[in-house]
Amino acid sequence: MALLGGPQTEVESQRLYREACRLIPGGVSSPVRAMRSVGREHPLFAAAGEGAWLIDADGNRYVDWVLSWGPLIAGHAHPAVVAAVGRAAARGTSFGMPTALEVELAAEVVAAVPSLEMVRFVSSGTEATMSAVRLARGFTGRSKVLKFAGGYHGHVDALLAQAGSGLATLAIPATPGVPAAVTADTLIAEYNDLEAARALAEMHGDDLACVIVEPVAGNMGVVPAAPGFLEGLRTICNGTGALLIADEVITGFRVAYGGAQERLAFRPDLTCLGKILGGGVPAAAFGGRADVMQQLAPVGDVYQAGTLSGNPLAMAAGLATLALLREPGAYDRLEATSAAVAAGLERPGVTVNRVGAMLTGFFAERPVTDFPGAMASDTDRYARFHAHMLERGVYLAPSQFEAMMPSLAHTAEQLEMTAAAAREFDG
Ligand code: HOZ
Repeated sequence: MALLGGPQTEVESQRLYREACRLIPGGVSSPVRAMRSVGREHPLFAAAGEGAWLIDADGNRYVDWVLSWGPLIAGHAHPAVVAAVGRAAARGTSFGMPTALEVELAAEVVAAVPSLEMVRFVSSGTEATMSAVRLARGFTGRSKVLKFAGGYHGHVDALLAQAGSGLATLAIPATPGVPAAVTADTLIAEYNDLEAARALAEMHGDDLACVIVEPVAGNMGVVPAAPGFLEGLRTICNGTGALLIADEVITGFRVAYGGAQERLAFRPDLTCLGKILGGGVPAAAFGGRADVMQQLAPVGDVYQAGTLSGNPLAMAAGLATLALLREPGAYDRLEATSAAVAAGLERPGVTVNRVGAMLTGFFAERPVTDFPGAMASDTDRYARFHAHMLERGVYLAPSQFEAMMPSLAHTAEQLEMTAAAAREFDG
């Protein structure tokens, strides 16, 4: 029986954590989940979800603004998604062969995302970015990759330097285990600093394979691209012959059905998708210009593969989720929910950055436009805010450097509960 409100008891979560720590490093399968950066001694353990409610292993109930870090734009256990997965599972959970479902999802994705002519499915965002960079290198015959500080493109060796998300949360600027030779070809500029990007491109232009960018940064907290930034990157790529890769793993289907490239009207050569694409079941994809995509094996010689790629359960969940997003008014509802939750967070000393259905309230006095700006946030204050909200039954990302994920499932009651809890914070 679920309790209303915040953590009344955490006995089972503590027991599970002790057991998990014996078996799994840090007790978690992904570092930010440990919730250490918000000062907790153990993470919550999820037991179930209903719409935008999360129920933990102790039966506590929270308004969930994380929603599995983005995939669940329809909320937990949406009946249409559950039914689609169930139907697919009853026919077989994996074939290691092409299926009709993946052709159907490919058609939907190519129709939705403006720059996509072809797409290939993989199982995680990390695989998507890793494969897109390999393809860009293979297509151009060049080595160097330009990324932006605070950008996080999964845990791809060459892209981990000065990365956001868990590395920013845990203050790990460059992780051991990545040989210097692997990052020697990674160039880094500040996000929104077009001049720095241009200077690096001029210096390394002949060997620049690609520029990879989150068109709305979501892994240093939400930081919108400044006007002209994405267009400027397009111009740099046109001038050097490098490919522009949009990492739309978070923004895809979130800030608009066609992603940030639809909302912000820019045209990448390759796009990485994930999260919403799989509707909460592991799926991701990369796609783009047909002449580039046709370099992939078995047509071309750039190799990429995966046993569970295009998995039927994930394809079914993705198709069901995209159908919900195509219902009339879906993006208006997302926009209204997001604007309302953003308004509820605003207060002196908090800078709220929002683009469509992704936002972050930074405990920062100044506008946050890049990684140093995000890192200047008062993370101790964020930790106190997180604990305060949790106590009142509102679950926020356990890091200042992540995004809140409004969904179609959040209700007026949950918005009011969130705003009321935020108003009471005096830390
Ligand atoms: N890298 C994810 C957030 N941007 C966190 C993934 C997870 O812990 O599930």
